[in-house]
Amino acid sequence: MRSRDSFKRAAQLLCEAESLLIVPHLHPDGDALGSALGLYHALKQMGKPVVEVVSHDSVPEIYRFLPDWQAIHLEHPHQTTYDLAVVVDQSQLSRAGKHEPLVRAARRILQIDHHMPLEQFADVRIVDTEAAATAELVYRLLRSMRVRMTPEVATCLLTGIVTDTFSFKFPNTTPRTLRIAAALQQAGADLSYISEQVFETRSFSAVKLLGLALSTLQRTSDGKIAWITIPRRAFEESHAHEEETEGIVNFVRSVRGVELAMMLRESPKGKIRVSLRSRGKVNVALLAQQFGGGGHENAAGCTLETSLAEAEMILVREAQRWMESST
Ligand SMILES: [Mn+2]
Repeated sequence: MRSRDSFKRAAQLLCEAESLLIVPHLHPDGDALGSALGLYHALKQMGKPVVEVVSHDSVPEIYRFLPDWQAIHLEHPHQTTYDLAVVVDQSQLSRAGKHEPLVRAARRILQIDHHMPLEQFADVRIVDTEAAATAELVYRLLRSMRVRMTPEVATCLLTGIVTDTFSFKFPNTTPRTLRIAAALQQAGADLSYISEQVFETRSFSAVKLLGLALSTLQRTSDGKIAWITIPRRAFEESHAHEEETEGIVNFVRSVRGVELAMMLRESPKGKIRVSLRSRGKVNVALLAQQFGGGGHENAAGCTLETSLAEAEMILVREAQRWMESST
Protein backbone atom coordinates (compact mmCIF):
# COMPACT_ATOMS: atom_id res chain seq x y z
CA MET A 1 0.00 0.00 0.00
CA ARG A 2 1.34 3.43 -0.88
CA SER A 3 2.04 5.63 2.07
CA ARG A 4 -0.49 8.29 1.15
CA ASP A 5 -3.20 5.65 0.92
CA SER A 6 -2.38 4.24 4.33
CA PHE A 7 -2.59 7.70 5.88
CA LYS A 8 -5.94 8.20 4.19
CA ARG A 9 -7.28 4.88 5.38
CA ALA A 10 -5.96 5.44 8.88
CA ALA A 11 -7.64 8.85 8.99
CA GLN A 12 -10.88 7.25 7.90
CA LEU A 13 -10.67 4.62 10.64
CA LEU A 14 -10.02 7.30 13.26
CA CYS A 15 -12.91 9.43 12.00
CA GLU A 16 -15.41 6.58 11.94
CA ALA A 17 -14.59 5.02 15.30
CA GLU A 18 -16.66 6.02 18.32
CA SER A 19 -14.72 4.02 20.88
CA LEU A 20 -10.96 3.85 20.69
CA LEU A 21 -8.27 2.03 22.56
CA ILE A 22 -4.64 3.16 22.36
CA VAL A 23 -1.88 0.76 23.36
CA PRO A 24 1.82 1.57 23.86
CA HIS A 25 4.30 -1.30 24.18
CA LEU A 26 5.67 -3.18 27.20
CA HIS A 27 8.18 -1.15 29.21
CA PRO A 28 6.97 1.97 27.43
CA ASP A 29 9.54 4.58 26.43
CA GLY A 30 9.10 8.26 25.62
CA ASP A 31 8.06 7.58 22.05
CA ALA A 32 5.46 4.94 22.92
CA LEU A 33 3.98 7.13 25.67
CA GLY A 34 4.27 10.39 23.75
CA SER A 35 2.65 8.90 20.65
CA ALA A 36 -0.13 7.27 22.67
CA LEU A 37 -0.90 10.39 24.70
CA GLY A 38 -0.56 12.74 21.74
CA LEU A 39 -3.13 10.70 19.92
CA TYR A 40 -5.28 10.56 23.06
CA HIS A 41 -5.38 14.36 23.35
CA ALA A 42 -6.09 14.77 19.65
CA LEU A 43 -8.97 12.28 19.69
CA LYS A 44 -10.45 13.81 22.83
CA GLN A 45 -10.34 17.17 21.11
CA MET A 46 -12.15 15.65 18.14
CA GLY A 47 -14.97 14.83 20.57
CA LYS A 48 -14.67 11.04 20.58
CA PRO A 49 -16.94 9.63 23.30
CA VAL A 50 -14.59 6.84 24.37
CA VAL A 51 -10.81 7.11 24.20
CA GLU A 52 -8.76 4.95 26.50
CA VAL A 53 -5.05 4.27 26.84
CA VAL A 54 -3.92 1.01 28.40
CA SER A 55 -0.38 -0.08 29.14
CA HIS A 56 1.09 -3.33 30.41
CA ASP A 57 3.58 -1.44 32.56
CA SER A 58 3.23 1.72 34.58
CA VAL A 59 4.49 5.08 33.34
CA PRO A 60 8.16 5.55 34.28
CA GLU A 61 8.76 8.42 36.67
CA ILE A 62 10.61 10.56 34.09
CA TYR A 63 7.57 10.68 31.83
CA ARG A 64 5.17 11.78 34.54
CA PHE A 65 5.29 15.33 33.26
CA LEU A 66 3.37 14.43 30.12
CA PRO A 67 -0.04 16.10 30.11
CA ASP A 68 -2.66 13.67 31.46
CA TRP A 69 -0.22 10.78 31.93
CA GLN A 70 -2.66 9.54 34.59
CA ALA A 71 -5.08 8.73 31.77
CA ILE A 72 -2.89 5.69 31.08
CA HIS A 73 -4.46 2.72 32.81
CA LEU A 74 -2.84 -0.59 33.62
CA GLU A 75 -6.14 -2.45 33.56
CA HIS A 76 -8.68 -1.80 30.86
CA PRO A 77 -11.39 0.31 32.40
CA HIS A 78 -14.81 -0.11 30.84
CA GLN A 79 -15.43 -1.36 27.42
CA THR A 80 -14.43 -4.83 26.25
CA THR A 81 -14.94 -4.34 22.53
CA TYR A 82 -13.65 -1.19 20.92
CA ASP A 83 -14.34 0.06 17.40
CA LEU A 84 -10.67 0.65 16.89
CA ALA A 85 -7.46 -0.34 18.65
CA VAL A 86 -4.46 1.82 17.82
CA VAL A 87 -1.19 0.07 18.50
CA VAL A 88 1.75 2.45 18.61
CA ASP A 89 5.51 1.93 18.36
CA GLN A 90 5.48 -1.87 18.14
CA SER A 91 6.07 -4.40 15.40
CA GLN A 92 4.66 -7.41 17.24
CA LEU A 93 1.32 -7.61 18.96
CA SER A 94 2.86 -9.59 21.83
CA ARG A 95 4.52 -6.31 22.80
CA ALA A 96 1.08 -5.14 23.93
CA GLY A 97 1.57 -7.58 26.82
CA LYS A 98 -1.54 -8.47 28.78
CA HIS A 99 -3.66 -6.22 26.59
CA GLU A 100 -3.08 -8.27 23.45
CA PRO A 101 -6.49 -10.05 23.67
CA LEU A 102 -8.24 -6.69 24.05
CA VAL A 103 -6.53 -5.43 20.90
CA ARG A 104 -7.45 -8.58 19.01
CA ALA A 105 -11.07 -8.20 20.14
CA ALA A 106 -11.34 -4.71 18.63
CA ARG A 107 -13.33 -4.39 15.40
CA ARG A 108 -10.35 -2.86 13.64
CA ILE A 109 -6.66 -2.51 14.39
CA LEU A 110 -4.47 0.39 13.30
CA GLN A 111 -0.71 0.08 13.66
CA ILE A 112 1.55 3.13 13.71
CA ASP A 113 5.21 2.20 13.93
CA HIS A 114 8.77 2.74 12.78
CA HIS A 115 10.40 -0.59 13.71
CA MET A 116 11.42 -3.25 11.22
CA PRO A 117 8.10 -5.04 10.53
CA LEU A 118 7.91 -8.49 12.11
CA GLU A 119 4.25 -9.41 12.04
CA GLN A 120 1.09 -8.54 10.12
CA PHE A 121 -1.65 -7.99 12.65
CA ALA A 122 -3.33 -4.73 11.69
CA ASP A 123 -6.10 -3.81 9.25
CA VAL A 124 -4.31 -0.60 8.38
CA ARG A 125 -0.62 0.05 8.93
CA ILE A 126 1.36 3.23 8.92
CA VAL A 127 4.83 1.76 9.13
CA ASP A 128 7.88 3.75 8.10
CA THR A 129 11.32 2.63 9.27
CA GLU A 130 12.76 5.93 8.03
CA ALA A 131 10.78 7.87 10.62
CA ALA A 132 12.91 8.75 13.63
CA ALA A 133 10.00 8.21 15.98
CA THR A 134 6.46 6.88 15.88
CA ALA A 135 5.49 10.35 17.12
CA GLU A 136 6.59 11.72 13.74
CA LEU A 137 4.08 9.45 12.04
CA VAL A 138 1.34 10.40 14.49
CA TYR A 139 2.10 14.03 13.70
CA ARG A 140 1.84 13.44 9.97
CA LEU A 141 -1.40 11.54 10.42
CA LEU A 142 -2.97 14.26 12.56
CA ARG A 143 -1.81 16.92 10.12
CA SER A 144 -3.38 15.05 7.23
CA MET A 145 -6.63 15.11 9.22
CA ARG A 146 -6.21 18.82 9.91
CA VAL A 147 -6.38 18.26 13.65
CA ARG A 148 -5.38 21.34 15.61
CA MET A 149 -2.00 20.97 17.33
CA THR A 150 -2.66 22.01 20.90
CA PRO A 151 0.25 22.50 23.34
CA GLU A 152 -0.76 19.15 24.93
CA VAL A 153 -0.58 17.21 21.67
CA ALA A 154 2.64 19.00 20.72
CA THR A 155 4.32 18.31 24.07
CA CYS A 156 3.55 14.60 23.87
CA LEU A 157 4.72 14.22 20.28
CA LEU A 158 7.89 16.25 20.74
CA THR A 159 8.76 14.10 23.76
CA GLY A 160 8.55 11.04 21.53
CA ILE A 161 10.87 12.61 18.99
CA VAL A 162 13.33 13.97 21.55
CA THR A 163 13.68 10.58 23.28
CA ASP A 164 13.97 8.44 20.15
CA THR A 165 16.54 10.75 18.54
CA PHE A 166 18.37 11.21 21.85
CA SER A 167 17.93 14.98 21.49
CA PHE A 168 18.40 14.98 17.71
CA LYS A 169 21.81 13.35 18.09
CA PHE A 170 21.13 9.92 16.59
CA PRO A 171 21.54 9.36 12.85
CA ASN A 172 17.80 8.68 12.53
CA THR A 173 17.29 12.47 12.75
CA THR A 174 16.29 13.72 9.30
CA PRO A 175 15.44 17.18 7.93
CA ARG A 176 11.81 16.13 8.19
CA THR A 177 12.30 15.23 11.88
CA LEU A 178 13.61 18.73 12.51
CA ARG A 179 10.80 20.36 10.54
CA ILE A 180 8.22 18.42 12.53
CA ALA A 181 9.98 19.29 15.78
CA ALA A 182 9.97 22.96 14.79
CA ALA A 183 6.25 22.82 14.05
CA LEU A 184 5.59 21.18 17.41
CA GLN A 185 7.60 23.86 19.19
CA GLN A 186 5.62 26.48 17.32
CA ALA A 187 2.45 24.77 18.51
CA GLY A 188 3.47 25.24 22.13
CA ALA A 189 5.78 22.39 23.10
CA ASP A 190 8.67 23.54 25.30
CA LEU A 191 11.79 21.77 24.02
CA SER A 192 14.12 22.74 26.84
CA TYR A 193 11.55 21.76 29.48
CA ILE A 194 11.04 18.37 27.83
CA SER A 195 14.80 17.77 27.55
CA GLU A 196 15.27 18.73 31.18
CA GLN A 197 12.56 16.27 32.24
CA VAL A 198 13.74 13.39 30.10
CA PHE A 199 17.52 13.68 30.23
CA GLU A 200 18.51 15.85 33.16
CA THR A 201 16.26 14.59 35.91
CA ARG A 202 17.10 11.29 37.57
CA SER A 203 16.32 9.87 40.96
CA PHE A 204 19.11 9.40 43.52
CA SER A 205 18.73 5.63 43.21
CA ALA A 206 18.98 5.74 39.42
CA VAL A 207 22.33 7.52 39.61
CA LYS A 208 23.54 4.97 42.21
CA LEU A 209 22.51 2.20 39.83
CA LEU A 210 24.31 3.92 36.98
CA GLY A 211 27.53 3.79 39.03
CA LEU A 212 27.11 0.10 39.84
CA ALA A 213 26.29 -0.73 36.23
CA LEU A 214 29.23 1.19 34.77
CA SER A 215 31.65 -0.45 37.20
CA THR A 216 31.07 -3.74 35.32
CA LEU A 217 32.19 -2.27 31.97
CA GLN A 218 34.21 -4.67 29.80
CA ARG A 219 35.28 -4.81 26.17
CA THR A 220 36.72 -7.27 23.69
CA SER A 221 40.46 -7.16 22.97
CA ASP A 222 39.91 -5.23 19.74
CA GLY A 223 37.76 -2.71 21.61
CA LYS A 224 34.86 -2.94 19.19
CA ILE A 225 32.36 -4.59 21.53
CA ALA A 226 31.73 -3.30 25.03
CA TRP A 227 29.15 -4.34 27.58
CA ILE A 228 27.89 -4.01 31.11
CA THR A 229 25.84 -6.35 33.27
CA ILE A 230 23.31 -5.44 35.93
CA PRO A 231 22.59 -8.27 38.35
CA ARG A 232 19.56 -8.30 40.65
CA ARG A 233 21.67 -7.28 43.63
CA ALA A 234 22.56 -3.98 41.93
CA PHE A 235 18.84 -3.11 41.95
CA GLU A 236 18.58 -4.15 45.59
CA GLU A 237 21.63 -2.17 46.60
CA SER A 238 20.61 1.00 44.77
CA HIS A 239 16.82 0.66 45.32
CA ALA A 240 16.44 1.60 41.66
CA HIS A 241 13.59 0.43 39.45
CA GLU A 242 14.01 -1.69 36.36
CA GLU A 243 12.93 1.23 34.17
CA GLU A 244 15.75 3.39 35.52
CA THR A 245 18.27 1.51 33.44
CA GLU A 246 17.04 3.44 30.42
CA GLY A 247 19.83 5.30 28.66
CA ILE A 248 22.69 3.62 30.54
CA VAL A 249 23.70 1.64 27.47
CA ASN A 250 24.50 4.92 25.70
CA PHE A 251 27.46 5.41 28.03
CA VAL A 252 28.78 2.04 26.87
CA ARG A 253 28.35 3.02 23.25
CA SER A 254 30.17 6.30 23.85
CA VAL A 255 33.49 4.54 24.55
CA ARG A 256 35.94 5.41 21.78
CA GLY A 257 36.30 2.58 19.26
CA VAL A 258 33.13 0.80 20.31
CA GLU A 259 30.88 -0.26 17.45
CA LEU A 260 28.52 -2.48 19.39
CA ALA A 261 27.36 -1.83 22.96
CA MET A 262 25.35 -4.17 25.12
CA MET A 263 23.60 -3.93 28.44
CA LEU A 264 22.42 -7.15 30.09
CA ARG A 265 20.14 -6.87 33.05
CA GLU A 266 18.61 -9.49 35.25
CA SER A 267 14.86 -8.97 35.55
CA PRO A 268 12.90 -10.13 38.61
CA LYS A 269 11.64 -13.29 36.93
CA GLY A 270 15.18 -14.44 36.21
CA LYS A 271 15.05 -13.42 32.56
CA ILE A 272 17.91 -11.49 31.05
CA ARG A 273 16.88 -8.40 29.14
CA VAL A 274 19.41 -7.19 26.62
CA SER A 275 19.75 -3.72 25.08
CA LEU A 276 21.88 -3.43 21.97
CA ARG A 277 23.26 -0.22 20.47
CA SER A 278 25.58 0.25 17.56
CA ARG A 279 27.49 2.86 15.69
CA GLY A 280 27.82 2.86 11.94
CA LYS A 281 26.83 -0.08 9.80
CA VAL A 282 26.37 -2.74 12.47
CA ASN A 283 22.70 -3.75 12.29
CA VAL A 284 21.74 -4.78 15.80
CA ALA A 285 18.10 -5.44 14.89
CA LEU A 286 19.24 -8.52 12.96
CA LEU A 287 21.40 -9.65 15.87
CA ALA A 288 18.44 -9.21 18.25
CA GLN A 289 16.22 -11.23 15.90
CA GLN A 290 18.51 -14.23 16.35
CA PHE A 291 17.34 -14.25 19.95
CA GLY A 292 13.68 -13.58 19.20
CA GLY A 293 13.94 -9.82 19.70
CA GLY A 294 13.87 -6.88 17.32
CA GLY A 295 14.19 -3.15 16.94
CA HIS A 296 16.04 -0.69 14.74
CA GLU A 297 19.34 -0.83 12.91
CA ASN A 298 21.20 1.01 15.67
CA ALA A 299 19.03 0.21 18.69
CA ALA A 300 17.44 -3.13 19.46
CA GLY A 301 16.70 -5.54 22.25
CA CYS A 302 15.99 -9.14 23.13
CA THR A 303 15.38 -11.39 26.10
CA LEU A 304 17.26 -14.55 27.09
CA GLU A 305 15.99 -17.14 29.51
CA THR A 306 19.18 -18.19 31.15
CA SER A 307 21.55 -17.04 33.89
CA LEU A 308 23.25 -13.68 33.61
CA ALA A 309 26.70 -15.26 33.30
CA GLU A 310 25.58 -17.58 30.54
CA ALA A 311 23.73 -14.86 28.67
CA GLU A 312 26.87 -12.74 28.79
CA MET A 313 28.96 -15.57 27.36
CA ILE A 314 26.47 -16.36 24.59
CA LEU A 315 25.98 -12.75 23.58
CA VAL A 316 29.60 -11.74 23.53
CA ARG A 317 30.41 -14.80 21.44
CA GLU A 318 27.51 -14.19 19.04
CA ALA A 319 28.26 -10.47 18.82
CA GLN A 320 31.87 -11.18 17.91
CA ARG A 321 30.81 -13.61 15.24
CA TRP A 322 28.28 -11.08 14.02
CA MET A 323 30.81 -8.28 13.79
CA GLU A 324 33.21 -10.48 11.86
CA SER A 325 30.58 -11.48 9.32
CA SER A 326 29.16 -7.96 8.88
CA THR A 327 32.49 -6.23 8.24
MN1 LIG B 1 9.95 4.53 18.85
